[in-house]
Amino acid sequence: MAFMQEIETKLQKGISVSTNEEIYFALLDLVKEKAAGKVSNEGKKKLYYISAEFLIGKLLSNNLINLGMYDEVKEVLAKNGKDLAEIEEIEMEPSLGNGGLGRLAACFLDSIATLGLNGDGVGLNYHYGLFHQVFENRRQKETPDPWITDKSWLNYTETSYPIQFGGFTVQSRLYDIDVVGYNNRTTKLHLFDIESVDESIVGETIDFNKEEIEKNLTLFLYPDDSDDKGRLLRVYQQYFMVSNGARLILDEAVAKGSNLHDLADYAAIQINDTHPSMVIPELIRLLQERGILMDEAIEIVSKVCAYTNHTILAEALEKWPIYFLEKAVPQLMPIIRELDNRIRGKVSDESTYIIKDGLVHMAHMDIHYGYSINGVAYLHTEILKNSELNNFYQLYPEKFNNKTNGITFRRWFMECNPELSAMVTELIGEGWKTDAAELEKLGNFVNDDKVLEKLLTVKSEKKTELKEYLKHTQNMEIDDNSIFDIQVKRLHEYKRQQMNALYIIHKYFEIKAGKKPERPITAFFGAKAAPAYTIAKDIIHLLLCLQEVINNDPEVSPYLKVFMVENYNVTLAEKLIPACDISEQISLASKEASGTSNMKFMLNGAVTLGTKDGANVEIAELVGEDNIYSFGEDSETVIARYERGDYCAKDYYDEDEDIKKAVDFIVSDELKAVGNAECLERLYYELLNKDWFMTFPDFKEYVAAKDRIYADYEDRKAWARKMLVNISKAGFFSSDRTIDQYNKEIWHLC
Ligand code: 26V
Repeated sequence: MAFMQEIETKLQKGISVSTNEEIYFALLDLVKEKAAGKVSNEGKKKLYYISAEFLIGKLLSNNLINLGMYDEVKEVLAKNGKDLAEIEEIEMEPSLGNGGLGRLAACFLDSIATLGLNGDGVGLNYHYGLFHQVFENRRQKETPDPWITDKSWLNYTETSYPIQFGGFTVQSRLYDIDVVGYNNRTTKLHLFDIESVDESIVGETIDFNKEEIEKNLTLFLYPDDSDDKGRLLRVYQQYFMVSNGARLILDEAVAKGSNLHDLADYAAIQINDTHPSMVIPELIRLLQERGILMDEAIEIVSKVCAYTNHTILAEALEKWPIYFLEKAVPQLMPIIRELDNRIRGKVSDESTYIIKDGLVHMAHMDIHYGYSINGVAYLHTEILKNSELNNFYQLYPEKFNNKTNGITFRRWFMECNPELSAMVTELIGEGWKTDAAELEKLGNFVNDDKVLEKLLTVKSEKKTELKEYLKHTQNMEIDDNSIFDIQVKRLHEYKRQQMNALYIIHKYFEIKAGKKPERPITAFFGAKAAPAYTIAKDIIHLLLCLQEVINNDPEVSPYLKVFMVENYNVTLAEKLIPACDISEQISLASKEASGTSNMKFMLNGAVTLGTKDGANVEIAELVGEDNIYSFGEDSETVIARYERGDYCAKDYYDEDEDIKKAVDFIVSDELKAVGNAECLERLYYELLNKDWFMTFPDFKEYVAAKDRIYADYEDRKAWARKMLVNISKAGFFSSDRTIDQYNKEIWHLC
């Protein structure tokens, strides 16, 4: 066996007498060599996906699958008494992203490599990534999360640039990670770092001196931006990322024969949300440095840059104070002023100007000077066109387009659910692995009892696996015969984890009153809250208090339990998603641009309980109303209510006894006995007096939909049919489809 020899040569001893750690590092070496030996993407024109986040997750299993070595490696290790899953635990997960936006970028790289497209990722090499979440006294505490070990997936390169800021210069260093496509070529994730980074300024917490830019620039992803110093550091990070990226792009184009006037034949830049928007003025600046006049430089850049919008939340649309940019990157301000002046000269709608009230509106710059603007799900793009960015849509209707998000089936099906993947392959052959639309063929089995039974068996095995994993890693006692009802995503009021919490309280009262569910329910949560987002942290506190009270109540816990997993990340997602029965996608309609976990859940045979928001709308259309549980007001109703500004949470509280009882429980003696009164009271007052993301109007329908879904779960055959329909319709959500559309409609690589 070739692999056996190769690995034992690296280990210089037998597998069976090596430790898991030794085997992990030998595998890392071997996989890196194999990846380096693959044909790398090529072509005249290259796509640069610039993003402040790439939430790549652990890479060993993923790379083994894509290299076609996974089964062999697993088998050889097992024969030698070693378990690949245990070896994988040695690998540190790089948390180089917050959530959906970063994970999407990682899925996109996998698809770019798999489709053999000439495209690379460009980002930052954060040494600690996002924080590690720990629960202390039922509250979130943030600690640093180092992931870079002596040997890692990073490859040192010779590329290095001096990057100038106002008053000082830093020297950059490029590290590359090879991204292996499924049975295909490789592409690269370029992560820029500073040579002068100093990890010693980081202690036990995520607090550090935010002013020593030369030392701290690449230490953390999105440092706490509740103060100006943190926000300013973000500007330094963004400029560092795009200046390096722009130089790399120009160097590569010139090396391939570009005279820079023809840059658009050599490069397409996808700007992932507004974090990389400064690439526009920076490229113009660098082109001018190389002798191209302003008019032409602007024209060139406008043919190269395309922008993706990932949110309509006003607070998430970046606007930087001019004095930040004057301080950090003074060389850009004259260019940004010029870009703004040109718009002022030809557009009368002042709301579209780039500079307003001392703020630079990054998205406005992208829209005026990019050639494509896309949303990430059908509904999201419609909302951008018709309301949020309507003034821009009037100016440039031809620039707007939709690219519904997708996920890589390699990680989110083949890797995390080999049992279900094998079952699918047995039924319909291998074709779905490269053409996800072939999953439709599963539709032929909706009346095949044996198939439906097998589906339930596989789900049940994944639930047992999760139960054991969480027992072992988080000491949780889970009943794997219960319904697994899961909501995992960043904590944000618009995602409405608080509505799920209120339902749990409602159920708790029902059980206390003697109305017991037919089958026990386990409600899972996983979520990190931004360190400065107080109410989000209060919601986490509420969930942990409910976990404590409910799970220890002998009257209730046989029927209902709550588990909030600690430090939700890609690794945990890979365990939770295959085990899920009910996928909670309950954002306030119009607020979730797309969502991508909704796609991962359906692919793994969970049934969605969701609002008509983001990609849920497309899921509903594909699976049909019998196979999804939709509830709640639609986006038009919600948008109209925001426009009227007449939402009054207190009215709902006064008029609906169930809402009142559930909300009052937040400040009850039972909860205060295990929780922090200040946090619970703050949340209570927020819900009653503000509730900006409208928790209450959908509550009644949410309760009805939950009760219906739990009841329907009992018809096991009908449920299995719903699972099968969901899997069979998931093909549309392959990121291979999404990337193919980006290429055909935006990048035009070949
Ligand atoms: C950013 C921020 C930053 C400041 C405070 C509040 C806040 C709230 C939301 C965000 C979101 C940033 C953009 C983002 O992550 N969007 C997500 O992108 C996913 C991939 O397209 C998509 O599936 C999610 O629906 C969308 O929320």
